[in-house]
Amino acid sequence: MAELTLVDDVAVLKVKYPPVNALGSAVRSGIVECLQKASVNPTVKSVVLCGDGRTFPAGADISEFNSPAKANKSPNIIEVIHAIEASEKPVVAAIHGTALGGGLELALGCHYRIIRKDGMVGFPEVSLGILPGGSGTQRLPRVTEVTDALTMITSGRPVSAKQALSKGIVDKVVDGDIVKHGISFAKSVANQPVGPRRISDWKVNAPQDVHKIFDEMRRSVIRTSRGAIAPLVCLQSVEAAFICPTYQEGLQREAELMMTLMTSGQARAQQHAFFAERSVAKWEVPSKGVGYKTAKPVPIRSAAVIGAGTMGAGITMALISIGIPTYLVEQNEKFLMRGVETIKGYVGYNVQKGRTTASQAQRLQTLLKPTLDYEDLRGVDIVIEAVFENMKVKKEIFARLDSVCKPDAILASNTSGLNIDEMAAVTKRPESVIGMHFFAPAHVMKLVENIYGEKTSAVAMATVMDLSKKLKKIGVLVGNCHGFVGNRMMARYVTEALFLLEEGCLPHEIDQALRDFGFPMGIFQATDLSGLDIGYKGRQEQGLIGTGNTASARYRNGQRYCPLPDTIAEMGRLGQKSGKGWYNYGKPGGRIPERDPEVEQLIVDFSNKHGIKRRKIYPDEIIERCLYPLINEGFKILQEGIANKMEDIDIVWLCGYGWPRHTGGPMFYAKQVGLQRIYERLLHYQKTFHQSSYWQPAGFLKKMTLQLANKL
Ligand code: T1G
Repeated sequence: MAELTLVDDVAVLKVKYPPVNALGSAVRSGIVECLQKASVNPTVKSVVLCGDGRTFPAGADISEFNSPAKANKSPNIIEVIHAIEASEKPVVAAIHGTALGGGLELALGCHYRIIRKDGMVGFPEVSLGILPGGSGTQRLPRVTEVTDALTMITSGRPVSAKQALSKGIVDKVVDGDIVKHGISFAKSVANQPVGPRRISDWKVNAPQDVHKIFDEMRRSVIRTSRGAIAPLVCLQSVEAAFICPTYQEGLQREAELMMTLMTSGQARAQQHAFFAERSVAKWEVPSKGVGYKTAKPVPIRSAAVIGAGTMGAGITMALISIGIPTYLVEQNEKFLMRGVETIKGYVGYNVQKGRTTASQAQRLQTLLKPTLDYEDLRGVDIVIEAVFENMKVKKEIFARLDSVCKPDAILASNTSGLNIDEMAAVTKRPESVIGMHFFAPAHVMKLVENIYGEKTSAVAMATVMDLSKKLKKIGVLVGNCHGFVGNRMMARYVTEALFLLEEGCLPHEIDQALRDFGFPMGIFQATDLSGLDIGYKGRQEQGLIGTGNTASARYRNGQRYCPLPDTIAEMGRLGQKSGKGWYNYGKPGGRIPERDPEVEQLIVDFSNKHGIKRRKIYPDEIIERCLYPLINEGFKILQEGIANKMEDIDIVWLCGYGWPRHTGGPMFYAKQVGLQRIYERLLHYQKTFHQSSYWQPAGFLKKMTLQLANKL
């Protein structure tokens, strides 16, 4: 797990634990053993600590967190770091790849740090619900400014080699072979005294107004963390470095705070999210006997996107950003140019933000190929259709693509819920038809819900999953059903939120409860953002609108129905874009929601007109009513095999719908609440609201609940 070699008078201590050299117990003891050998070897004048393969250690071994015996086995990370720091021979950390968490702490235990210019350093622990508990919160504020230390530790965002140098975290940035550079640096400091290089002996950088800085940062962290506790505890731990008189006392405080976090449900949830995010790449479709291990993707060298609206422009931007020449197709010059302008706007914004250079921007323009002619698509490897949600139009497009594109081209649809098999049926290549559901804005949002149809081939599945990864997104492969995983579950959530309005809530009360739960915005804010016309058109297509404002308006096909969003949309209140929706935004395109007395009166009048006695509804009920039917639908989705595992559903919600990461996603949250409890509450609401069939608990949930009950 760690190996020591001698190059002249330099001992090279290389950590060897693929893939990321995580600091598991065997690695930790390996480092200490090698260090001891180096310290007693009279030839050795200095030591280089580095990582084999792709990176310097990327942190503690997260898979050990569930087995404290392994995680705490001596030497623990702090003991390793202190052993390095105590060495009388200078130790140089030679960093390449990503020195994260415990990896960076290890580097800060060394007497010097050099980094390859493409390397990164950071403390991502906060995103795992914990803090840098290997002395990171005490060491970083000793090498860098308090605001930098606070920002890095509370946000978890890594910094580049260049930034690390300017912040004083590393001593030198190098280009080329990191071990060679490490050796020559180690030789240059071989005879320097190590005492002054021991960071734990340094004073923290405390500016005069340090308390003010902490107060401001505390307010900002509370505002942005939306119920996650780790960011605030991270701040408290950094603060300890300024409050405690010695490094040792600060370290003690760090350990106490780490213990609080480590045993919290939030940490478990965030660590579940970490592994779930990686597990979705290991896709499998058991019913077809295919999976990531056997199916090979085909390379995508060129692409086309049909439709230059918001989604089409975003998808095109994502494709050209990874160097894929992409035709953007529209039916007329005006729409096409609008799409091109949107993409130019995205590129310009990135240039302005310094994320893209002028020459990169120019290259992006050459990769973008606007056209009105389908004939141009003859040679492309994939086409992604991104027109509005209308099956008739989509079928026409698929038939046309089938006749134009080369036989092995993949034909994908960016539908958010329509039947993939229906589209496949109009082509002679149903095996190459697949769904790729992007989320707006498509060049930014991480999730792609990839949907296989009945006849979709394993190659097509592997190819879109591979393409999602290349687009730096998280692809989740799911089966075909109305709304797929995300929007099918979402439908329950929206519907129940509307019934809460009828029964006594106002939009801001529901939204507040959802924000307090951790969503970035409530459901009514979110609907205003995406536009009320979208849902309206969908309901119109399903024949749900137009029964008139009568008592029967509250039922459709024997199910309870709330026509309030139809009324609101028919008033021209389409959300942010029209300046008014469930809230008032002052002007079209406004972004700050204000309560609107007109809407609130309309809701109250509606309840009165239909004889619904309005009552006070507390946040607990709002959360249960909005989220439990959604979770129940998740269990149905598992039962039907639409999703292969709970993690797939959790990632769809974490990465596509703003579900708060510190609760792990809807399925993990359900487990934390207790499946028995969810089951009982579903039964309770089913009795009360028998005209909404979705309260019927999923058979799968019932089975799991019974199994658990029998075990007890
Ligand atoms: N522990 C265990 N396994 C890890 C791991 C880790 N730290 N990091 C990655 N893996 C596994 C991962 O599950 C995957 O496995 C494989 O490695 C490749 O990862 C005391 C408390 C380093 C930027 O949070 O951010 O230090 O799926 O697919 O895209 O304060 O992995 O192949 O079976 O993500 O090239 C802090 C987490 C820990 C870093 C590489 N460190 N890792 O990304 O590959 S807490 C982190 C990453 C800590 C101290 C504490 C990324 C990466 P499999 P990958 P990648």
